Amino acid sequence: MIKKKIRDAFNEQIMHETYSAYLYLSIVAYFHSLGFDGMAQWMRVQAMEEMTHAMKFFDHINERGGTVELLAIEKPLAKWKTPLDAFKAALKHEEFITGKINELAKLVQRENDYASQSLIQWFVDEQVEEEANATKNVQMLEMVGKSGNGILMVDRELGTRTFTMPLPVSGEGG
Ligand code: OFO
Repeated sequence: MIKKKIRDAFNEQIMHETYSAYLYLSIVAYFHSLGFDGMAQWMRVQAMEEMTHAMKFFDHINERGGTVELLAIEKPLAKWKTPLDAFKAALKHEEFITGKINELAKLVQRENDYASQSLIQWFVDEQVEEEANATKNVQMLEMVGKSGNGILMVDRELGTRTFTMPLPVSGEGG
């Protein structure tokens, strides 16, 4: 049975991960409004991944006899000055999420919750990739600067990203 303190913290993390999806969807809408469908595709995949992150916490709480309680989600920004600014906002948000995951890592260690430690270790590793990807996007756009051709190349490159649905959690068919 999951401890209440950990369940509450994980319920809060479901909200943070869902907010990530919400923020990234807002960036998708912004990119589409500028005609950058490739950048929008990259962010759309990112938003879908964020929902799978939220579901990892959701499933973990359920599997350990806890009850999920969904919290309110803040309205994200709808506009940025440039695509570079939007990618910078995404990077800043990932750094915030890494901080949250680190707090959870401390909590589950303090509480000797070994099952949750295994879950959180997955997120510790995932955040390394999340920040690396977000940084790469910022660097690519900084590199091309105001070059129209460069921006179109980045747009084409980012448009190749695809989403792979993770396998269902154990005990749920498949
Ligand atoms: Fe869930 O990793 Fe990004 O936010």
